[in-house]
Amino acid sequence: MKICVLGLGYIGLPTALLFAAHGADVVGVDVKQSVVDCLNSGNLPFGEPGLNNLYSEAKSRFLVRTEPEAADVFLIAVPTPLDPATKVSNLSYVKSAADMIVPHLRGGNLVTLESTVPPGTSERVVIPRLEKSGVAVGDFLYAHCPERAIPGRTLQEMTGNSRIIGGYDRDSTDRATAIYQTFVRGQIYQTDTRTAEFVKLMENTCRDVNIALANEFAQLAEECGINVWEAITLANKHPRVTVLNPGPGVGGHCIAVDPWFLTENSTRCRMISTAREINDSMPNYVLRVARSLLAGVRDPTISILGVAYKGNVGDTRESPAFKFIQLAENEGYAIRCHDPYAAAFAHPLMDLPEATAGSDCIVILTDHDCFRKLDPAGLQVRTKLVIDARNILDHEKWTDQGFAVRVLGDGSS
Ligand code: SAJ
Repeated sequence: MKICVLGLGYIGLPTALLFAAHGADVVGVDVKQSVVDCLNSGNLPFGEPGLNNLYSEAKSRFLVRTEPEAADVFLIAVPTPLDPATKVSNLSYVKSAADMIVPHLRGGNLVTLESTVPPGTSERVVIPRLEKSGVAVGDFLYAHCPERAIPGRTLQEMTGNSRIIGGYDRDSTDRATAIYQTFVRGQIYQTDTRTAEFVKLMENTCRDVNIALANEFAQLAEECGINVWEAITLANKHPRVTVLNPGPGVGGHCIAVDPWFLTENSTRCRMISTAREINDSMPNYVLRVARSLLAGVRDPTISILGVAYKGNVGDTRESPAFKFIQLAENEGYAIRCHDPYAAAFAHPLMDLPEATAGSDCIVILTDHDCFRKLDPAGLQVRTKLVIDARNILDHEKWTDQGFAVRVLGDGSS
């Protein structure tokens, strides 16, 4: 079986390699020459646990190109960004991937879409474009197979998680199921394309709304003089309650984006967009805490520890750090950033001693494990203030070293 995977990013590349490692001949396609060159020279364009080994294992069955070619299966895993001005999905990459498949599409081929899209996109946008090949859907098979893997555990989750497969018709669903079963050990649940599109968006929206609730609890607890972390631990002792963790905001390419895909055509949804607004306002809230702590400090410098959108990954897409830095710089704070995982960022990254030298306030924005054990002794700061926006530090250790510690939602403001 030959599979052509369009889009070699965080989802497409691991998926292509898993198929190759399980016996398929895979042609990976990316329009970025730099990605193709990187892979052809034996390197990976991004890091992910286990991916190097998988690449070595799969290499002999994996070719990389900038153009697709004839295959039995075409898999689309290209980005679907959000237009920041309109909060509407940008489907241009999906459209252009479908157009690239058209000259190669034959009867009996299967096309699967893994990219996250608004409900109805397969029927309204993707299938009609594919039919420009002269082959009608039904003669080619089509399924939406949304991914569920979490960065940092991508390979484990791609193989172990259950999956939803929504086919255009019975044959499409069964064929896609059989193909994914070559490496997916989790249960596969079958449905139609539109439901599969909706389910994927519901999953990420559910998480976003629950994080917004935790963030609102943190702010309410603050007003009541209550430590939200203790309150959450106690509330979660209830057998049917799971409050998530408050934090400096929601980042990443999925949870911060997908809820807008669900609501973009609706005039009646309020809870989902309110949750988005709450999560997007968390950098403002962290800055408010910093502002109150730094009142009276001349020419204050803030040291940010962690610019990745979440712990133990280097991915900075949609990271709350962007907004926090922009707001803080607009208020005249000097900013220094340190992140041992992120390779590049819009703001210069420094090592820990340099990022904290002369600092007036350390702000923990990302829950990297290496920050948990951080020893404040020896940090050459000017003012001993730390804001732990993830509640991960050993607070006793920091207070013993003379630091005033503020934890987001600790009720001390
Ligand atoms: N976050 C909090 N509090 C929490 C949990 C997360 O503030 O209690 C923040 C994180 O720090 C991060 C953001 O939310 O900034 C999102 O992180 P995440 O770990 O919740 O999710 P992602 O974006 O890395 O991956 C999600 C996953 N979806 C769900 O858990 C429903 C993953 O399974 C999806 O495959 C992925 O989106 C995707 O690609 O859609």
